[in-house]
Order: sequence, then C-alpha cells, then structure tokens
Amino acid sequence: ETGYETWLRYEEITDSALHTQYRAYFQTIEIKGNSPIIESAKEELMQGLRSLLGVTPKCLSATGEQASCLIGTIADVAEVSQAIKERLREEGYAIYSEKGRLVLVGKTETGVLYGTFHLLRLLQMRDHLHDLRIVENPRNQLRMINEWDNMDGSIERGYAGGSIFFEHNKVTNNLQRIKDYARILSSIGINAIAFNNVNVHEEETKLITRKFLPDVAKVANIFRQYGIKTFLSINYASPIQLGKLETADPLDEKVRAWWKETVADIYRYIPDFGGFLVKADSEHRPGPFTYGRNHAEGANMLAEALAPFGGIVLWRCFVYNCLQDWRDRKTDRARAAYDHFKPLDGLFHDNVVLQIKNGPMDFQVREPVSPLFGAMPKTNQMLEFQITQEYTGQQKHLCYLVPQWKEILDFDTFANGKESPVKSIVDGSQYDYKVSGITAVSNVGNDENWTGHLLAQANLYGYGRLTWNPNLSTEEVTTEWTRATFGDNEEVIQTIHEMLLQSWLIYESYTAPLGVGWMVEPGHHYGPNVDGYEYSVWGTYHYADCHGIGVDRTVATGTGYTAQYFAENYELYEHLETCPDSLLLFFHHVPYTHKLKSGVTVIQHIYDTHFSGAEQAEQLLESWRSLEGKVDSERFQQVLERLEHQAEHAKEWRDVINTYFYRKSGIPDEKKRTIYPI
Ligand code: BDP
Repeated sequence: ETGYETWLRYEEITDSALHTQYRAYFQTIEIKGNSPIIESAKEELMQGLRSLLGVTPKCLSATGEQASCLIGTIADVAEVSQAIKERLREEGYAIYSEKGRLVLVGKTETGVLYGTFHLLRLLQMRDHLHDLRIVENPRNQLRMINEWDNMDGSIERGYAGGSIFFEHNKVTNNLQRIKDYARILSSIGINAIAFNNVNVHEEETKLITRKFLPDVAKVANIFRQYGIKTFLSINYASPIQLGKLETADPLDEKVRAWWKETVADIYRYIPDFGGFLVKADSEHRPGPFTYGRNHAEGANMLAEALAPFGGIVLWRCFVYNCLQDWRDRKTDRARAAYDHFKPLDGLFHDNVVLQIKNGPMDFQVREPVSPLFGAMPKTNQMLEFQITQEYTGQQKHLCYLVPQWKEILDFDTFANGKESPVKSIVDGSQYDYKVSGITAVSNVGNDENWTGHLLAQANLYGYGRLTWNPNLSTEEVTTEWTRATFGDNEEVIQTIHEMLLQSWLIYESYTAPLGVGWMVEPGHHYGPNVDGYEYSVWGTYHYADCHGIGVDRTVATGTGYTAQYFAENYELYEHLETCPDSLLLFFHHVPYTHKLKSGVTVIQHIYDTHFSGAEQAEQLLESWRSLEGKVDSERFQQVLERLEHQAEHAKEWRDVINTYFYRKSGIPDEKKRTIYPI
C-alpha cells in the first residue's frame, strides 16, 4: 500500500457477524436520481461496499420492489417524516434504519453525497446499523480549502511534491488525480476550493482570461460533481496587467467596468463559480492602498461585480508592514490585522467575508487567537488555518494539529459576553453573518501518498471533520482517521492514536519556547535559527538579551496589543500573574529567572522542555518501531524514515536552542546536563 487510498481504503470486514448484518442491509439498493452528484454518491457507495463486503449489491431502479437500502433527496423519497424534513438544513442528511431497512435522505443532492460518506464511515468504524437515528447538518457554511499552487507546478509552502493542478504553466491533463482529490475532500465535507496560490504571479493572473477559463472550467466540473465550488485567487492589479488600464483604483469607473465584464465572462464558463480570494496590500502584493483607498472600498468593488451572479469575495486580513524598522520596539506586527480592519466594521458589502488567520502573526506552533474574531459584528468573518506544516515541521516532523485547532475553535472571545467562542463567531450564529465559515491551506501535493508524511493525512482529515462539526472531540476524530487508515488491529490503533495526540506538544517543546515563535531559518522556515529573524524587517522578534526574553505587548509598558482583546482576555494577558505560561513570551518580556506558574524558572523550563522534547521524539520513533509487521511494510517504511529524521533533527533543535540561551543567560542547567554537544 502506498497511502494513495487515504482513509477511503475501505478495508474488508472480517468479523462474520457484522459482515452478515451489513450484507442484509445492502442486499438491494435503490438510489433515486441520476444527477452528477448522485452519480458520485452511487459510485462511492458501490466501490466502498465492494471493498468492505467483497460483494456487489444489486441496484434496483424504481421496479416497485422494496429495496433494503433506499437513498435519495427529500424531494425523491416520499416516506420521510415531517419531523426529519424540518430538521434538515442545506447540505444536511438523515440516516435511519428500522425493521431491517435503511433509509438515507439528503435535503439536497450534496446532502445525499455526505450521507453516503457517513454511511460508509459507519462500516469503516464497524458500528452496527440497527436502529439508526442520525440527523446531521454542517455547522459551517463555507468549509474550504486554499491551495497555494503555482502554474509552474510548484507549491508555495508545499511539502508533498508538486502541484496536482498545474504543470508547465498549464492546468494539468491528469484530471483523474483531481477527481480523487475531490472525493477525498468531499468525504470530509469540504464544499469550496481556491486552487491557485494567494500570491498571484504573472502567469496565474491570466487564469481569469479566456486563455485559461476553459481549463479552469474542467477542474470546476470535477469539483462540482462532489459538491465543491471553485474559487480563484486574483491579482488586484489585473486591470493593469490584463486590461491595459493605467490604474487598478477601485473607485475608477473603467476599472469597475473591467471587473464587471471579466466576472461576467467567468460565469459564462463556470455558472456556479464561487468568487475571488484576495491577498491585497500584503507582502508586496498590490491592493487599494496604492490609490489611497481602504480595504472596504477595495473589496466592495469586486463584490459588486460578483453579486449579480451570487459570487463572494474572500478578503484576507493578513495585512501588515513587512518592511518595518526592527529597532522600533513599539511597532508590533501582531497588531496589524485589527488596526487595519476593525475601523472598517460595517463598511463591507454582505457578499464579502474577511478571512482571518487563527493567530495575529503567522501559523506558529503556539500563538494567541487573533483578537479580530468577534470584534466586527457587522462584517462577515471566516477563520483561516494552515494544514500545510510550514512552521510545524514541514511534514517531516509529526505534528498533529487537531488539538491546536480545537483550542482555537473553543477559545472564548467574550465578544458577545461569556460563551462567545471562535467557533460560534465563524459559524455565523453569534452575529448572524450572511456568509462565514472556515478555510485552510492544504497540505497536499503530487506525492503518491498525497501529504509526504503519511500521518499528515490525519491533519487533512481532522480539519474537514472539525469544519463540519467543531464540537467533535479530538479523540473521536483521531479514532476515526486511525481506524479508517490502518484497520482493525487495536494495538496499532492505540499506538498511532497516542503518537498523534502527543505530537503537537512534543514539537512545541523542542522548538521556540513559551509562545515566542520565529526561531526558524528565514525564507524556507525549516530547522532552528535563533536570530535568523531577529534583526530583519519582518516584525518577528523575541528580544532575547543577557537579561531576559519575550515581547512586551502589554498596554502598561509595551506595544498595547493586549488592548485589542475583549476585557476578560485583556486582563488575562496583560498581567504576568494571569498570563498562561504557554504564551508568556508572546505577551511579556521577562528575566530568565522569572518563575513560571509551573514553579520552574523560564531558563530551566527551556532546558527541561528541550531535553524532554528530544527524548519524546525518540520515543515516537520507538512506538512506531513496535508496529513493525503489524502495519503493511511500505507504509511502515514511509513513516519510519520520517520519524528517524525527526528524532535526529529534534536533537539539533534542542542543542541550538539550549546553547543559545545558556550563552545569553550564563545560567547553567540545574540538572547539570550537557547543554551543547562536544
Ligand atoms: C506565510 C507564508 C507565505 C504566504 C503568507 C500568506 O510564509 O508564503 O504567502 O503566509 O499567508 O505563512 O499570504
């Protein structure tokens, strides 16, 4: 096995009692309808059942004979109760069974498809099918994936090979791979994708022209069959680069007309086109600032062009000065998104959604939650995660991010009083947003196993499941993935489950300490470099000197960033006494001898966690080795190689970080371990 099948392996059921039970329910199947989405559901069900049960069930088409399994939309399945009908929302579905009969109904065809994946998952989890009463609706409206793929076939921050969408400055002909990806995404409930990089270079700018739209349409056709809408990232300067205009000023009539025409053209090729994803005025990308316009004016111009077709604008809030003066301790990159966007609340059209990274900096292993969540009651918001492990080991290290995402989703913003967690902001329930949801940067490339590190597939899976329902527990999601991917052996399941659950904290413990972040190689961001970002223009500092370390972001003496939070969180972070240890150096500058809540000093904490983190990385490897012969050899070998590298690399991290702080502070390790290798 190569890992290509992901969690859709549908491993054969060996338990004979279960096998008999399942076979009875799938003796005969009737699937109502024959649209492309229904066809996808049918194909998946047949393939899944063949593989799980080793038999091909008989399909009935309206013969009058009653099928043991009936599938269709509520419009097509007459016998659905009113109570169920009322509970189903867009994309929702119900699965119920009684008297040896199974019924799956979707509110829409997409609901049928999601329900089919759910049904197959029940079999993958070896659950029994008697007396089912399942009603499911997605919590989030937009459940999206952003690809950072370039047309030359490379992927920005991609760690699993090249693009599955582009090669040689064209859309690929390998549409089968895209279809397989669509299946994978749909199985976890994803319903939207932007498949070109947010940094739109010259070639990608042309994706919205007739030269490429037929090819974009081919990709969109595939995704449509799996209930996924296609979006494109656009270049804000397109009117200049493509339209030969002199300006891209959003208030210029010619510019506005140009976008309207361009959008109309796109919809000729892709009638259900989702809209645009825009990175503007960020990291050298063009935007409305050039013309003295604000981001509401910038976004609304595009929103107006898209509105007649039902399209939306996903406008990124990752806007900051990437050329700042590093000597100036008052300027704070963490403040940027809030400072730029909060004053614009209420000025955006209702088909604009602000796309906000989970933290105020940039996908570090540990950051506080962005204070922008909940701070704009009159503006649609969505959350952006990063599945691709840019700062979390680049799919060479094991770093399972579901526990991190859960913390973020559950974080109480206090925006609307107590119980205003991030998940309730982005699912639109807190402020009744018209459009909202969650998106994330994909970790997939054309490596045979999709994600490079086989176990990194768990991040993609977990992302989709949490986006569908943020209330699922980490344990549930992890068990699902592990079982579906590795089968029935309890020891295998247990071991991998534990490895995944520990991995984020292990990674954190041997890298930059206590929330300070950024001690990575500049540029590619892999491996330790203690001062690599310290004297540069990116706004990414730790301020370590011989006395102490950390960024003072308090109102009292620092950059004032803490004031961007609602009162409860402001109080929490502003004061040393209450600030959680894990984020201490994000918010405060302290001496190395400062005592943490855990009772140890900052310097001793750094030594302790780096020694133990490297040891734990070694233990991950040992755990995996214990599975030799219990996991098929190819997949075993793939993971083994990555974990071997991680164990070695963790030692390098340990030594670089420990040596640095020993030299800076001059304080020896209480436990007298060797700080630097001899
Ligand atoms: C950073 C990446 C950079 C992206 C940028 C973004 O290093 O490659 O272009 O974020 O999100 O994480 O726009």
